[in-house]
Amino acid sequence: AQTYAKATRDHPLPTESDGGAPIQFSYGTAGFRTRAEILHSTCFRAGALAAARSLAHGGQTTGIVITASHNPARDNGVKLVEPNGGTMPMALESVAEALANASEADAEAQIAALGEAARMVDASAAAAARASDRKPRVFVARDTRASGRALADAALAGIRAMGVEAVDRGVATTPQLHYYVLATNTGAPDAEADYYARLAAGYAALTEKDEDDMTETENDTDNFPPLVIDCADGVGGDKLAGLSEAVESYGLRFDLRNRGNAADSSLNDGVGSDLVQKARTPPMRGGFESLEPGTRCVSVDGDADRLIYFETPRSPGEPIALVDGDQIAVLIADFLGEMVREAEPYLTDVRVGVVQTAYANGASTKFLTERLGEPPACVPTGVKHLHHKAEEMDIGVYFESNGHGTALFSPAASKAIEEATVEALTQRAMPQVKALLALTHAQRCINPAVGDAMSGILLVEAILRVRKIKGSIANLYYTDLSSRQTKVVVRDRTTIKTVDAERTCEKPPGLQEAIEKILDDEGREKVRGRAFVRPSGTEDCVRVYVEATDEATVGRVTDAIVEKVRDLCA
Ligand code: G16
Repeated sequence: AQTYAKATRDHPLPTESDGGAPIQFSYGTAGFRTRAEILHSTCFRAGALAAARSLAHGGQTTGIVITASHNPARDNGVKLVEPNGGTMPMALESVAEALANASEADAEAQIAALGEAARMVDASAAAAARASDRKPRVFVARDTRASGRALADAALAGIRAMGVEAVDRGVATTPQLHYYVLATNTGAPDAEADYYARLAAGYAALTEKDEDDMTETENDTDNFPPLVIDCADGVGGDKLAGLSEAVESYGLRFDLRNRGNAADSSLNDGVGSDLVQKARTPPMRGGFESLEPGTRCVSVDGDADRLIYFETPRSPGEPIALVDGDQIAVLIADFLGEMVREAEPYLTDVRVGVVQTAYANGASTKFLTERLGEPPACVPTGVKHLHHKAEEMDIGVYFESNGHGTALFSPAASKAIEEATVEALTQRAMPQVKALLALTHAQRCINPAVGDAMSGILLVEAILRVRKIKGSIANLYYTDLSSRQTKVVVRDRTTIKTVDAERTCEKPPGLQEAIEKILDDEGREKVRGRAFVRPSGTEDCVRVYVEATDEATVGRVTDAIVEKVRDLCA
């Protein structure tokens, strides 16, 4: 306790330059995130918190990533990783906030919060923790932000102040660090090269041609042009180059742009998936305007945990064709669903489900409802919500529209696939064996810990090759309704409270009624109008989402709601 008390005093809370009220840190959608210069104490304490989580799990390794993902370069933040590679339990968020906000002189309050974090484990994890006699350890990684080195050092100091081993894993994408943590705890190799090798092997196996394919369409799928990738001038630039080397020999080539190494590079600024998805424009740098019309491209975000596809305009003045997270989810769910069906009767009782958020385009929800026979699950924004929901499914495909997502296979589903493969092989039921092997290989191609742009790209590219889809993949299954997402800056965004997976606004009074009236006045049913507002958990703004059959209606509804938000949250 004395060592910790001394060390925390060396990492004091920031003071506002105007000498005003102390800054309050809140645990947002994806952890702590704000201006980098005020984050030193938070990173120190988050390091200590990750150390406490390692202690809670009997010394299994935990992790911390210093990143502000899609935010501008001046921001930074903290994402915490549990021993299973997942995000910090939501029940700990208030403890993390109490820890982050306690005064540096009040080491007792901090130690109390850390004690609580070191005790909180669910029943199954508690059993594993008791069985583990490992030396507690925390992995620390950071993205490419200039502030990252110093903040990672603060986190490393926080871990060591807890008497726990701190391992600096250097610069990595968020999903890489999640993977390293999961791998080391499950006895799998956890070097960067192992991560690439695993994903590449999954891709290679999934796309390997059998003899029929060779004679039918000789080399057809080898002729895919290089995939053009916008790396957002972030950590993906370097890391996708590493992946590229691992997959090149299997015929998958990348043309990497905005790698963060040019004189005019600027993280997430005019580039990256957040811009492309929200503004429906190609990245402003990287020469996207001179690509052939209809070229298939990918854009990732600053820490490479999101991916969205887009196709360059077919003719001048036209917008890009966007393939957002909703469309990617449908592509993946449809492929996995087909493999499950083709594996019958050897594989039974395995169902593919989908998890979305309120941002999911209504056309995707309608399509999935018809396809699955029930509406997809809808949860609040944040990977932590989607991931947990998907864990309840046999095979759970989750994606946010902004490109965060993956497919999760439950342990029972993985086992059923393995057993069915043995059975089908014994019976020499080759069509079923082929489908079952596709399900096995897909699992290898997927980062099992968390949504990952790099593994997402491999999975999508593999599916396109298996299905021999070379042309446009935009609106393959349904046509998106027009939609728009707008940011509104208000005095205090926390005055807005939402319920029903953020689809209804409970506070401030009158806002939801106003939204309903605006939609009714447009003839909601006829224009398939839908709208909601919610406070961002990563930026200081309120987000307004509107969709309808046409752009003009979306524009009018957006303007009217933005005005109401400004009025009622002033
Ligand atoms: C983070 C979360 C995502 C979320 C996004 C926007 O993304 O991980 O789940 O969709 O923020 O959240 P909000 O609308 O609350 O600002 P990232 O890529 O920035 O880590």
